[in-house]
Order: sequence, then structure tokens, then C-alpha cells
Amino acid sequence: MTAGAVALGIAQLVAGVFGGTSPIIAVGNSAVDNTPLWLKEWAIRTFGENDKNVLIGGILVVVALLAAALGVLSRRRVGFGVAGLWLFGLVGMVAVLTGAEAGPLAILPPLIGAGAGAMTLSSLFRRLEPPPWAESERAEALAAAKTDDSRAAAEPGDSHAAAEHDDSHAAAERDDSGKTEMPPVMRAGSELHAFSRRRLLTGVGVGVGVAGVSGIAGQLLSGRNDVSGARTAVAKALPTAATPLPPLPAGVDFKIPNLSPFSTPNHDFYRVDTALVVPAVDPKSWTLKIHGMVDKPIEITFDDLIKRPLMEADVTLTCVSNEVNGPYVGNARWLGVRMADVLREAGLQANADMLLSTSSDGWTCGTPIDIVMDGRDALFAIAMNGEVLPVSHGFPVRQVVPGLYGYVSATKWVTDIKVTRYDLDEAYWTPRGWSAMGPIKTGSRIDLPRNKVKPGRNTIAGVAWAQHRGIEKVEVQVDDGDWRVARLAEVPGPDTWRQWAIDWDFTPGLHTIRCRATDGTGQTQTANGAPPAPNGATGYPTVLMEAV
Ligand SMILES: Nc1nc2c(c(=O)[nH]1)N[C@H]1C(S)=C(S)[C@@H](COP(=O)(O)O)O[C@H]1N2
Ligand SMILES: [Mo]
Repeated sequence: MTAGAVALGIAQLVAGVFGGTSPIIAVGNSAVDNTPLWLKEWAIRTFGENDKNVLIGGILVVVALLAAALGVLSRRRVGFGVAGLWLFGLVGMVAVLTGAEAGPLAILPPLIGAGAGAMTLSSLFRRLEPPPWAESERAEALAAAKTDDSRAAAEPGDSHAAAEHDDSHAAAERDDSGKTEMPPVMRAGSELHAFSRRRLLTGVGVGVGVAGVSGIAGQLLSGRNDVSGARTAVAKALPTAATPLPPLPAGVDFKIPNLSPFSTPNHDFYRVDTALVVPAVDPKSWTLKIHGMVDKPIEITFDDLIKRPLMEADVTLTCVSNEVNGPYVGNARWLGVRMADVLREAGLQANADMLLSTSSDGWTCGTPIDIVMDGRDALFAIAMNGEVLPVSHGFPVRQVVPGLYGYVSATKWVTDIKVTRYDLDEAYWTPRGWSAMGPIKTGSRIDLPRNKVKPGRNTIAGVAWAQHRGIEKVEVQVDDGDWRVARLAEVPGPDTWRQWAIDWDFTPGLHTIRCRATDGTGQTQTANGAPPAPNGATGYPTVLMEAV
């Protein structure tokens, strides 16, 4: 385990020096990429937004167990352990090489890490072997033991003498702690044992120290890739919208305690992505390439982008993985450049129907061209809620398209758009069991009450969304009674969620609350339950609660 820790620590250090990925993260990334749909759904359901930490923790536990097993094998033959460490290194190398960000130096962390681990293991086992000078002491002890034995053998009949001899010997050798006598050979052996155990423990201590220091140093060095400075710089010079939106109408928010606020604060905004380490993209080196089925491929810099007319849009994002009544939905005012304007510059060819966007970390997303070009507020966004995009939400540039689930529209850290066709290309989630198309289904959520209330009058409230169609009506049903129409908060447009509320007199006891929303086209949410995969969960949000 010490050797394994040294391997990982050194790998982290090398990754820090050369700006690569640590093998644990690389293995984690390929685990994320290869997780089957059912496992992914289970992980999100069970661990929510902690799923990444659970994954990394799990990998570390598995690695520790495997390292311990290798250690046991190594007691038979150090070669087994050394081979095992190199095998780990190989797994790490395959993981980094198949990752999206693999540069030529990417194999260095697992390679050098495995080497360091193998060296540590052999050196620790060498410490278990007696050193040459101890070997000669041992030989002396052996010789002495032989003399004793031969003397005993020379007086086979004289048991008394032999016993006397043994007694005196025992008395002479008995130590203060009163330990029982031990034949010289064994004694010499056990001293050596104690000695080599000390040597081993010192070695382990040094190893653990090296692992810790190199691991921490590696992390600190990776911190050089930190873009918080660059983010502050953008914040200082954040341009304003050429066409700013009026402030939100006062009536968008009922301001009911525990009801989701109309504007989701950035730090509360849900986060869903495949990135175990948030990509650090420097706006100075960021470019967006638009190529493929275009008349004129273009590549624009961050400065090019923000010199264009900026606009604001209130848009609610929703994740296709959101379960009925789930948390993966949030609303913000975005600042950005209209995607359609930039795309028109490149000249979209008539037979193209898909934008295949790629993030700096290699995630891909397929968005229908007709939706992006139909005049809705589809943006290359640079800010959210008046603040430069947080790094975890796509700094410096992300896409926002009202009406489409995030996995088919909301590419964070976007750097590349290939104009293509659905029958020619496939985005990240499509072969993993999610539909190529992801229009947002009309949805709603009951925010309160969630479990217990006092009997009598209480407020039932929540949010509902049907981006780009708008919410026309929300109804509430208690205990299989009549559906009653809830009051609706105001909205700035059809692209955001809408708060709803209704007062209810609860009798003491258990109650079931349901809600359902009707969108701007008159369509009401279906009662039929469906899981998130492949294209979004359905069913009435239901809450079981008690008035006591
Ligand atoms: N680069 C990248 N962008 C991405 C994703 C991703 O995995 N990688 N996930 C998408 C999904 S599934 C959703 S729901 C939204 C979530 O955006 P948020 O994390 O800012 O809320 O981002 C989208 N953009
Ligand atoms: Mo999503």
C-alpha cells in the first residue's frame, strides 16, 4: 500500500509539473465514459451531485485493496508486486491515452508513478532482508548454536549434565522481563526480525511521507492551471448588453419561504457534467471553431466574441436526468451572443441539421439547427445572473438554448462546433442510451410542503416549466379530490419556469398532494410515469405529507 501511495503521489506530482491528468482522475474519467445507463441512473439517484466524490473515493478504496493484495503476493516473490504495479501503470496509461485531453506528455504521470511505486516496493522488501554485517552476526550465532548442539550430542547419556548445562545457560540468558529461553539461532533470528521490522517501518514512513508531499505538491502545481485570476480579469471588463432586458417584474417571485426563488443563485445552480476535474480554460487562448458543412469555416477568439452585440435572456435550464420532483432545474439571466448570428457568418449549408459542439474536455452535444436558428434566444453565454460564468458552469463560454435539455444544448467550455447531420454524427450521450433529440417535456415540482405541516391553512407551492412554450396553468389535487387551479407568478417570457401556489386547509392526518402543469399550447403533463432515460421523466409530481 505504501508503494501504491508513492506511485499515486509521484504520478500526481508529474501531472502537476507537466499539466497532465493524474491516473486516478484518468481512470475515473474513463469509468464515467463507460458507465452503463442503469448504473449512471442509480448513481445519480443515490448520490446526486456527490456522485463524483463517491466515484473517486471508490476508486481509491479499490486501488488500496488491490495494493494490499499485491503486497501479500509480493511476500512470495517481489516480482509479483512489481509486475502488478506496472500493470496498474498500464491501466493508467490506457486511461489517459483514451481521454480527450491526451497530449504527448500524458503518459508520463502513470509511467513515472508506476516506476516509483515499483522501486519503492523492491526497496521496502530489501529492507526486510538482513544487511551483510547482520548476516555475519547471524553466522556467528549459528556457529555458536552448532557448538551447543554438538556438545549436547557428545554427552548423550549424561542427561543430568545436559540439563545442568541448559539451566545455567537459561539463567545466563534470561533477561529482565523474564522471557523464556530461546535457542540462540532463533534468538539471533528474532533480533534480526526486530531490526528489519524497524528498517521496514522507517522505509514505510519515508514512503508515506514521499507520497503525501509529492501528492500535495502535485495538487498545488496543478493549481497553476487555475483560471480564477483570468475570471476576475473578465469580470473587471465585463461588457454590458447592447440590448439589455428590463429588470425582472416584481411579480415573478411570491417570496414564499422554501419555495425555489425565481432566480437561482449561481452557487445554488445545479451542476451536471462528466468532468471530474473542472476544465480550466483561459479566455486568452480560448477560440471557437465553426466548421463542417459551412461555406466558410471560422475561428473566433474571446475578444472577437465579446465585441459583438451582447444580449440578455432569462432561460431555465433542465437536465434530462431530472426525476419527477427532482432538483436538476434552475433559472438564470444569461448574457451572451446570439448563436444564430455567429453561425450565419460561417454560412450553414442547407442540408445540415445538427450542430455537434465539443467542450475543451472532449464532451460532445448534438443540437438541432432549426431550433437554434428559429429566432429564440439561443446564446453563447459568458455570464449568468450578472456574474461571469462560474468555472463549473462553463467559463469562459457555454451554450444556452431555451427548450432543449442540457445534454443536447447547453455545452459548457465550448470550443468547437461541427456543422453536420444526425445521420452522420452522434453526440456523447446518444450511444449511451439517451435520445438524439431532447426537447424539454412540460414539468412541475412541488417545493412545499415536503413532509409535515400543522393542520389548518397551509400553502402548497412549487415551480413549473415548459421552456419556449410557457406555462399556462398549474393544478393541484389533494387526496384524489378535485383538481384545483393554482395561482401563477408573473414571468418575463416563455423560456423560464413559473412559480405557482395555492392555499389549502389540511385536516389532521396523512395526505397525498399532486400537481400538473399545462403549457402554452394547451398540453397538460401526462400522468403516465416514465424514468428519465431515454428522453425525460414523466408523471405527476407527488408528495406524501402529514398534518400533525
Ligand atoms: N462540457 C460539458 N457541457 C455540458 C455537460 C457536460 O457533461 N460537459 N452536461 C450537460 C448537461 S447534461 C446539462 S443538464 C447542463 C447542466 O448545466 P449546469 O451544470 O451549468 O447546470 O450542462 C450540459 N453541458
Ligand atoms: Mo443533463
